[in-house]
Amino acid sequence: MAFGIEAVELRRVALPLVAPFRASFGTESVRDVLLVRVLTAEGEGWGECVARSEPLYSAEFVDSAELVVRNHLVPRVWPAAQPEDVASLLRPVKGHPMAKAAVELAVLDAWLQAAGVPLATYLGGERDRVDVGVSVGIASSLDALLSTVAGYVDAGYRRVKLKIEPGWDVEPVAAVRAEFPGVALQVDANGAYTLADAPVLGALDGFGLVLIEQPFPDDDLAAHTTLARRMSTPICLDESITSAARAVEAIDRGACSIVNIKPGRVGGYLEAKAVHDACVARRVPVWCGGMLETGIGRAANLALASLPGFTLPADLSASDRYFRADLTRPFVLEGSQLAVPTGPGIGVAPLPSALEEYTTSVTTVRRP
Ligand code: OSB
Ligand code: MG
Repeated sequence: MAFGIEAVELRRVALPLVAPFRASFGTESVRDVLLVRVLTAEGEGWGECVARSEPLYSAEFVDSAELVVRNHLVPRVWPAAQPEDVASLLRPVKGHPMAKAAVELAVLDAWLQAAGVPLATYLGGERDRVDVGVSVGIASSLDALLSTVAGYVDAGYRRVKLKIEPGWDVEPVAAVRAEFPGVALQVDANGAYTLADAPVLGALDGFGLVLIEQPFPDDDLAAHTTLARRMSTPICLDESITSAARAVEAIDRGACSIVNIKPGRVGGYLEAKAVHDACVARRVPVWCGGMLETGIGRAANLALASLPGFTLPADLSASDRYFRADLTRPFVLEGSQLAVPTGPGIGVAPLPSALEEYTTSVTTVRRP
């Protein structure tokens, strides 16, 4: 198929969250999102960059991502004739996986739409619905937490992830476990602990958690290995897993027995599939993480989560858990699942009215 990129649009949108999302790395009230739109003679494609407003989850942030996409990635992507070309064209640029993933996704969407193939089919997805859960931020009180969780359980979610940090861990977990004995419960520390906290983390073993996610800083695989030997709850890594090679290293070292896959963190959907394949080959369960995406990123993540190795519920919730109005048609919970989009490419596009309402800036770069 002849495929040529003619222009790339960088668009910033600011979407208010329905409620502030607090984690050990800070609080977010508005998703300031960078969208990448690829224009070709055949049509267009969209990608979402998951970088946040501040560099608190990882080194990237939305302003840095926009600059890197415009000045360093777009000038290298023009020769791409197919999606598989993008990662190798962008490889000379060190780091910036979230910026790269957004560009790759826009190319994937444009190319797959032209080819008439859904992203899920292209990646090797095997299911049309995905089990999903909800990620619950650090609350102002135990009562506030319990009523938030009750709302999600009433909505249909059967897997709840609690954000934890030192001082907000055993108590909230015990309270939610007591009130919702049937819910699948897991926790995410975003690297907020050190090995000195092992006794507190060990106390979480008593609650039948599905997993504990990223207790220690991302570069400390050794600490995770030590903890994994002392705890019966499986250790899952998020921030530490930056590529398929790193996933293999973490698994081989016994640093984790479950892997959270986020395409933005590993530089794109093709590398995310490679992480999935490496984990499946090692019989390590994976699940799809989330970064409070709009409908653009969520659609693509649902396609990824339809692959057979994604055996644990995803951090992909319905649109109304995040936004009063999503950028796309809303994703609605069906039982405790979301449907995988069936249209070609990512299967969704931003609604013109939403773009009009939430766009804060647009820059277009034409092929020289
Ligand atoms: O660590 O999984 C994380 C959101 C922003 C940054 C990091 C994380 C998260 C979440 C939200 O937990 C999951 C979601 O998008 O629903
Ligand atoms: Mg996480």
